[in-house]
Amino acid sequence: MLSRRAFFLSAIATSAATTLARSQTEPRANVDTGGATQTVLRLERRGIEVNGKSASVYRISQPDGTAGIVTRSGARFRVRVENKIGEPSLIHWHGLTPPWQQDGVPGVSGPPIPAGESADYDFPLRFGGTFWMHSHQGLQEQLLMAAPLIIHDQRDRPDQQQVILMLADFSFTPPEEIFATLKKGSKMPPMAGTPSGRSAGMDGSKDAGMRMASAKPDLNDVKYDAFLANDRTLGDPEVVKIEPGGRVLLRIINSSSMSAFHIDLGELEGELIAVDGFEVVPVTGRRFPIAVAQRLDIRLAIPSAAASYPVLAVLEGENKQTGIVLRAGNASIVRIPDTAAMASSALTLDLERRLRAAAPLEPRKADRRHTLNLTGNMATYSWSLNNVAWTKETPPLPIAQGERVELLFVNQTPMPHPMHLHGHEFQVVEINDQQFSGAVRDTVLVPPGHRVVVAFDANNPGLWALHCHLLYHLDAGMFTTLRYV
Ligand SMILES: [Cu+2]
Repeated sequence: MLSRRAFFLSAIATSAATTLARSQTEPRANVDTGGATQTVLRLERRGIEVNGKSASVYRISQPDGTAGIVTRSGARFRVRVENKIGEPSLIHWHGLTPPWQQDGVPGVSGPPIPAGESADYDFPLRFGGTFWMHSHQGLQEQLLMAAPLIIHDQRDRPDQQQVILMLADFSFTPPEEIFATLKKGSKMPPMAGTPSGRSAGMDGSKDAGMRMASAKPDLNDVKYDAFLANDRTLGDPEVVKIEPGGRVLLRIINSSSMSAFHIDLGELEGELIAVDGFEVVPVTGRRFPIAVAQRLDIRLAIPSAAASYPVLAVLEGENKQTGIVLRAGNASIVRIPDTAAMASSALTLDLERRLRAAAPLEPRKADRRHTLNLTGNMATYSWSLNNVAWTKETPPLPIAQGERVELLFVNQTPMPHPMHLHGHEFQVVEINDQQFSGAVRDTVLVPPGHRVVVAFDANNPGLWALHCHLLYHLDAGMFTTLRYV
């Protein structure tokens, strides 16, 4: 039997699909490599200012400074990642379906890119939408090693202005120190009676019998210094010029390590047209929940008078907020406080239950179902799946090519967990035993005490990560893999 490492190496060596190749050639932007253009992405350190204090964080950007990538469906994803941060790193293309060796998970897809080296990626883009990229190495994501990955397709309207809103949580405390503090158990439990979460377990009357329906959810383990929207706070927000009477497509990406939000459109009513890049039957509203790693595409019709419209994100369970300002015409910009008038509730699945995929999976009986109990202990900050904190020795869950697979997530902890499957899009098909044809997406929130089933087609063989997207839960072991060849 091959060791895990030998398995990776032999798989990489024998795979015809992979073009992951190390190189140390001179960096150039948009290198033409035989007809298709290669985009260079550099991983670098950069300084930013948060609340008047400077901080050293990371970035993923092209040599001209563009963060991430904007491309189109049907094109190839031809990218060279150059690691200039002086330590190993590896970037995951969140929501895409590359060959597994190009998925960017250290120790699963392959080794990290050593300091000073680079890696090449080349695979077709099967679909368009709002995606993102982030480091899957250590705790680098907490230091903003993330960027947008936008794939245009036929859904884009020429008369609509696209505005990216990327959310992040920020701390001046180094991530390793945050993690050590969490493991020491020094987080304060939520205060009784605070708004931090009366609602998560009471998410609709059908849940009344759920095990933890009346328990308060445990939210926001980490006390952050700031919440960022496109790297800025509301003290100095990004102001985006838009056309009075025009149309805007907001592409919202929650790249936070640990924080979920309610998007608050204020006076504007928005039309949610896609989640995690995949089209849904449109839902109109002014407030939309977004869990860690999820994306929302929201269409706005801007009134014809000059006015400015804040687009805010309010932290779940609290009143801290961040956001950007859309400015139509020469409207004045008013200062927006970084606390909302009212605290936001915990995220629920109320919207998730209403979402319907515009293009659902073909109806089919599942060939296999894996149950994943979301397990852990807040006091010791240990997090696991089926009571196993993942190590390289943990056997992958078996599936077989061509199968329709269902994953049942049962949250046995008092914390919500956004669960993400790599390399496949899935459909939400059941919440608390109620079946429906829900959204197609790549990250689903499982609130405390809830049972959520997602279905996917095993059409991209390899070894794939499946994990909670809360960074410190993932690092603590709330992670596993699926394997088929
Ligand atoms: Cu989690």
